[in-house]
Amino acid sequence: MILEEPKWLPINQIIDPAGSLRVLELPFEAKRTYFIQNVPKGSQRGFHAHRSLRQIFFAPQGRFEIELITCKSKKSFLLNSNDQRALIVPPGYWRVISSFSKDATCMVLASEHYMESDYIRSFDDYVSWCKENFRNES
Ligand code: T46
Repeated sequence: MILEEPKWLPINQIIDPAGSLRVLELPFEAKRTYFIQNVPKGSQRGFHAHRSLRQIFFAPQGRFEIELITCKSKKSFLLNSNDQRALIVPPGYWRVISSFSKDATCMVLASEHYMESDYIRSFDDYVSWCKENFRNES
């Protein structure tokens, strides 16, 4: 298997005198949505990878950062409600979500219903799994 690259997805904004409307055209069917709020200053979340779950992250309010880690690389993405974009996170990335602003909402659209067996929650297990499964990461 090849580890797919994360990608930005534009959020279209339609502004008129009665307010603004923001639209995301989803590239896959979302079966679940969840959002994270009220993260205490300095707290971090995540510290896991998903074996098959595909996600879209965006910040309807405030800002936060996502670090996507593989067995070979690390990339950081800043999600800010002022930027008209969301991040598509393919399966297979270890992630750490941090730098939440006080008012941040981290919104997630997910391709599957909740399934704990899809999570890899030990980094050592993740590194072995990543090397075994992704040709471009071994
Ligand atoms: C992710 C980041 C951004 C459920 O029961 N149902 C659910 O749909 C979810 C998402 C979680 N849970 C339970 C599992 C744990 O007992 O809620 C508890 C906290 O979940 P977790 O420790 O996974 O929280 P985060 O913020 O580290 O991760 C969550 C998502 O799990 C994950 O998919 O990418 O948000």
